[in-house]
Amino acid sequence: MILTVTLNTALDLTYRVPRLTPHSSHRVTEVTERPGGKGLNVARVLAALGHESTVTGFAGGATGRALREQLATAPGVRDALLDVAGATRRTIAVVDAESGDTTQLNEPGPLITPDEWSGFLASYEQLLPSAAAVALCGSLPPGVPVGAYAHLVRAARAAGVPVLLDTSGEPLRRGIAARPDIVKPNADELAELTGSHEPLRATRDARRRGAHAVVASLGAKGLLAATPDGALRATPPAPVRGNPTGAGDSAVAALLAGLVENTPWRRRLASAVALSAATVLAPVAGEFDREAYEDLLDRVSVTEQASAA
Ligand code: TA6
Repeated sequence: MILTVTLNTALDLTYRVPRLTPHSSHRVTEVTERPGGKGLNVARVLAALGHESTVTGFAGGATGRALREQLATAPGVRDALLDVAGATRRTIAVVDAESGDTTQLNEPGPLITPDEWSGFLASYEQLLPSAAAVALCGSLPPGVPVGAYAHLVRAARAAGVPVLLDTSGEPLRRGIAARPDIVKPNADELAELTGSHEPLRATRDARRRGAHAVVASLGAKGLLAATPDGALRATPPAPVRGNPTGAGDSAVAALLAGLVENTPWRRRLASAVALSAATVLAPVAGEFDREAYEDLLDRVSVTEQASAA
């Protein structure tokens, strides 16, 4: 199985409104509620690709119960979340139906106590031996040490399990130095990490900080990767319009599938771009339009970027 870690799980609410206008009240035309937080989205997409996955992290309160009830109905996803006293957060995505633009509001999450964190570490160590790969995803809830991901990367490496890291800020900075196999920042996270707004330079710089490969998501422009096979750019045939929430999580799912199947980097990146675009076409994160995915797969262009620096 593939293990995904979401320390800050979320009950994802998606509100659709005809047109989002500041300082005004809106009639919501559609509400969707899904178990979320990045690693949960990754696990649902992996399961749809035929990879059994196990999710771990924290869940608590009424929101945590609602999240777990829904997760129980997701085929191919095993729930190994730990109960905590604090309530799981909600995240809200407001989709403007006219423009397709999405506004995201993420709560900070419950306070995790030192005992709950120690309990998680013990359970993570027990899960690692049966994992083919592990993904560490999303923000840290209050109370979890800022070096948490660095610790979890080192534990995975010590157990011989390949590890992908998808986070931001200081947890990313420390986590990357622990030498994960793959990190997947977006353009803003990459710029914050490296101080460079030039994506190719920043991606290579990030790789020098310790990751075996860095795959930067550039939104509708696709992915830019610094890999052991060189720097590669993967671009979709045309931009797609829809809800981009969770597109990055689907890229992570494709990269993990490629990691455990040991597919060549070019193929991994093509699959990640096709799956991200097919997720933009789906109404919510953690789902994708399968027909669009299969159609896009062979139409993503993957090109080598000039060597140097
Ligand atoms: O990428 C989309 C998403 O995974 C949502 O499902 C939502 O739960 C959010 O991101 C969480 O991100 P965060 O960085 O706050 O952990």
